[in-house]
Amino acid sequence: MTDEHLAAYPALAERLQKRGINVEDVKDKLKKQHIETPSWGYGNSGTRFKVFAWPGAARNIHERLADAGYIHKLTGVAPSVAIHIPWDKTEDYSALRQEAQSHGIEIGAVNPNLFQDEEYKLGSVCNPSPATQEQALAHMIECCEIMEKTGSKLLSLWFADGTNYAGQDSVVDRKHRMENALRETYKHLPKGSRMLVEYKFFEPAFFTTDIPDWGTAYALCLKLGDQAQVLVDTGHHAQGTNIPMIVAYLLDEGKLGGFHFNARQYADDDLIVGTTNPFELFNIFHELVSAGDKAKDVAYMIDQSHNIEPKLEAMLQSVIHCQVAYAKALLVDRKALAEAQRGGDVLGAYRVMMEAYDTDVRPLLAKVRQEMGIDPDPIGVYRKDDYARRVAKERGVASGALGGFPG
Ligand code: PSV
Ligand code: MN
Repeated sequence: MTDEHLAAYPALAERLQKRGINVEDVKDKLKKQHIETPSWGYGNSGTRFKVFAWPGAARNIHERLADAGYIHKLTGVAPSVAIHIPWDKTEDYSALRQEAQSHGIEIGAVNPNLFQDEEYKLGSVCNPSPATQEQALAHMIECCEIMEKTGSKLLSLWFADGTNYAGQDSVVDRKHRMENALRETYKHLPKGSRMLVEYKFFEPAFFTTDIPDWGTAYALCLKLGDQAQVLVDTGHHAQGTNIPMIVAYLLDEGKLGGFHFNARQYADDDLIVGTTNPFELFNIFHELVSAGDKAKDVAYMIDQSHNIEPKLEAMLQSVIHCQVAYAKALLVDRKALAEAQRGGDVLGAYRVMMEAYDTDVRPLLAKVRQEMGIDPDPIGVYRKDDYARRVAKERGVASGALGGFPG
């Protein structure tokens, strides 16, 4: 398969060049792509019904770092790993940073866990109890300190806060508690770092959610300042929501901080990104490419919960799908698109998009990998390699999941 793709590259390059695409420029951009993988995606996770243990699934932060390093080695574009505290809690965070570096990666976003302590039953920072609000704030500040020690530039915040019944709590008081906690945390952000505020329309709260949508997250970030931006998790929207449109708007306002990529069919399903939603992913990347410099600091992270699929292969597939979507977006003939748009040529514009989307970019990606000095076929290498077999033997089948919340 690899040879077949590499052999197809010259013809594809010629065709693209004829279309006016600068293929060298496209390859350069693909080589610089950066997809962050989540430490929690390497451990056992699942649904609230059952967690199926995977032989070799990482059992601790050290094994998660090793796995993330392995995915980077195979793809060349996953040079950082997001951590979740306390799931990845350790005594010495400077040592953790060095350990990550020994695997060829850096520590990426730091995610405080504000949903698993007993005290958080009625919420974390929005909890009616001042003591619990304090506890949650102290944890967010602790995570800012962890950022200093690990060299992380991103504090990634998601709150499970909300209510289940009418009258359970004052929506406005909760809003004020959220604003206060974010304002206090903002003061502790390390220099040159950012706070990313994630939204989700429901779950685990079902009546109200304190940050349910991008508009609420955006309003909060506007009040906070330049270091606060919105995080778009592709699984956190109601059916039919046009996520690329949200992306375009936030980018133009300078308020898109990053992504949690995954795919969904019904709710926050956390499936492999680009499986159910390849066209959506392409359109998201199209908006990012269109935004040019305004997208330069966007953080691309994967946030998935692998339930029935092998963890490492799932992560590999996810990274590859992000590469495919980006490659296709880079092939959009922007001049032709602008002309069609100006002329009101609805279907002409659509066809420009489809021309790029329908291009088989596998030969291009195989060539990019070859030029990066890695194998053009990461999945093929993974399947032949003994890494997965070795860790399955060494680590065995661990019981229990990370936390218990299904991603
Ligand atoms: C919540 O569903 C979420 O998307 C947040 O990003 C969490 O940090 C992550 O999943 C892991 O539970
Ligand atoms: Mn997320």
